Amino acid sequence: KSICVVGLGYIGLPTAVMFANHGVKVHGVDLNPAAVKSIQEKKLHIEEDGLQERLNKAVDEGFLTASTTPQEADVFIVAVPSPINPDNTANLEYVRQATASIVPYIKEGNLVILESTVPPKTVEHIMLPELVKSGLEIGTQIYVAHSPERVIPGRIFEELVKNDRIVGGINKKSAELTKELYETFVGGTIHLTDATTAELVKVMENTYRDVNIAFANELAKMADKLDVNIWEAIQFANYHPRVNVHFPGPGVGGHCIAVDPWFLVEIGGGQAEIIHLARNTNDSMPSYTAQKTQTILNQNKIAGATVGVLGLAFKGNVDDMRESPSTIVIDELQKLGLNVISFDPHIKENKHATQTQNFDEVVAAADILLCLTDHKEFKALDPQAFASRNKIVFDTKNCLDRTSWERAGYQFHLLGDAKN
Ligand code: SAJ
Repeated sequence: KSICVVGLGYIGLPTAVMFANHGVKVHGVDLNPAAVKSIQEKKLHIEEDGLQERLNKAVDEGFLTASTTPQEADVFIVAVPSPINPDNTANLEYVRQATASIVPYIKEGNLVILESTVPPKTVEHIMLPELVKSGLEIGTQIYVAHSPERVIPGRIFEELVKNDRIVGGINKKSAELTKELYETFVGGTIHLTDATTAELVKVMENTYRDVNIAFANELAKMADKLDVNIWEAIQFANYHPRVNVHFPGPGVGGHCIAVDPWFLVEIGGGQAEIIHLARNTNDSMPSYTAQKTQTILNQNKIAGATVGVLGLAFKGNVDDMRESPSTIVIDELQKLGLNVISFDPHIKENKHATQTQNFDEVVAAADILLCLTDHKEFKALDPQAFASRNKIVFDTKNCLDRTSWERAGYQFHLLGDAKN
């Protein structure tokens, strides 16, 4: 079997590498020549545990090639972005264009799989009208399925193997062929359904998480009024066998959880009320965080302050800044007239105007340290080893070791904890 993977990003590249490591001939395609070049040269443009070794093996053994144009194959896998437009409607242009780009290379008997997360009905309404242009009959001469990725950045290779997969075919044969293919490396169960159900399931999963996080954020805002530590309360609630409350934070980032619920809002219109409200609640957290920071500074009578932001990535232990709440928190802090200096050990090049690669520089400049990302490096910080001016720290992720910071003389603030 040979596979052509269109889109060599956070999902496409690990998937391509995984098949190649299992002896499948893979050709990867990306519109971005720089991404293609970096793969050919085995230099990674993304950070992911285990990716570098696997990429080296795939390229060295000759199982993975890459270019900016597709080529003939038995299977085509589309793994391109499906972002939202500024008005929160789905942008399916990449999916449409990627599908159109493979049409000249499709032959009878081929299988086309969409991995990107998309609004329900995208396979039917966006992909099939493009694939029909091949002149082949859909469902008998070419097969089409949606097999949404479900892996979590940071643990992609573990989850690619371990997780169950939902495969939705436009007919039974399409689903079965897709299952056979993924059995190459998937150890979890592969469940078969139709394409629209698979599309909905994937979007539902991320929406479940977004709504649950919004619930936690709402509770965190109430903690002040109740004089409780919401992290402790959530931990206790989760000892119940049927309760799994998620955790508050400075906002919800990444290219999935903060995006996918909008697909349902668009489809549901006025009926997607909880989903819509949850999105707004989570989007309110960066400005809530900035205002809390300002309040702490006011309480300490510090004017014209500099905030030292720890963490620019959208979540712990990844190098991805897409849709990161940190960038919005920084904007909000600046709107309040505060100066900002930021540091992220996972983002090696300065990608933000406030960023420095030097932690000591942040400590020296900051009137308050504001932790926005739960990186392992921040958890391991020894506050005895440095001393910031005023010794004030605000942790929005329950990430820092409170006891050691307090022992080092810090005034410790935690989001959702009125017992500060
Ligand atoms: N977050 C919270 N509180 C929590 C959990 C997360 O504020 O309790 C925040 C994180 O800090 C981050 C954002 O939510 O800013 C999203 O992080 P995440 O770890 O929940 O999710 P992603 O975006 O890295 O990956 C999700 C996963 N989906 C689910 O867990 C249902 C992953 O399995 C999907 O494959 C991925 O989206 C995707 O590509 O759709």
